[in-house]
Amino acid sequence: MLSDTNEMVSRSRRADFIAYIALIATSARNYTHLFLSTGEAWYYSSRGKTEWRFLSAKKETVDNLLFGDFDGDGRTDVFTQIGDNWMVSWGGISPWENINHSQWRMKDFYIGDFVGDRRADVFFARGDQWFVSDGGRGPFVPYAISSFKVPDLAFGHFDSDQKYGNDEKLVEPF
Ligand SMILES: [Ca+2]
Repeated sequence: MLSDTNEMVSRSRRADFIAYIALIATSARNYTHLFLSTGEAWYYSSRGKTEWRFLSAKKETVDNLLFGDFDGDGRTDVFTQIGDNWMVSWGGISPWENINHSQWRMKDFYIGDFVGDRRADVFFARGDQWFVSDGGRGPFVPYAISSFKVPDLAFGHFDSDQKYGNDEKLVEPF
């Protein structure tokens, strides 16, 4: 299975294959890693240089996933929404665990460390206001009045505190 996947990846130059790949938050050494969802399973490649390594036999694809280190253990976790439920796969390996729920949909979410505790939070842009769920487990707390939504926004660490849009410096993927 793994060698088939590596063969498939190395052989493919088709643009549509890119739809199955996500760039994962970089590590403390500023490395970018690749996450692959084939529709049958998840894999990752460290810095895009190693062979594809099996993570989990899950069918969700990258267009329905978000990434962040929710438990602060230094490994990237995988987030999705099933119905109203917020589901996390720890390290991309564990079964889905329900950590929260909301009527709002993940297309309006962005994952990053907004609170500054080195764990990922869920940012939500409703269209009239921004909210943040601390660690993905807390309720949505109002952050700012703004009509800008996630596609309108860029996230980064703009000052010297520990709060960060997507805290790549602190996340060691998988
Ligand atoms: Ca983690």
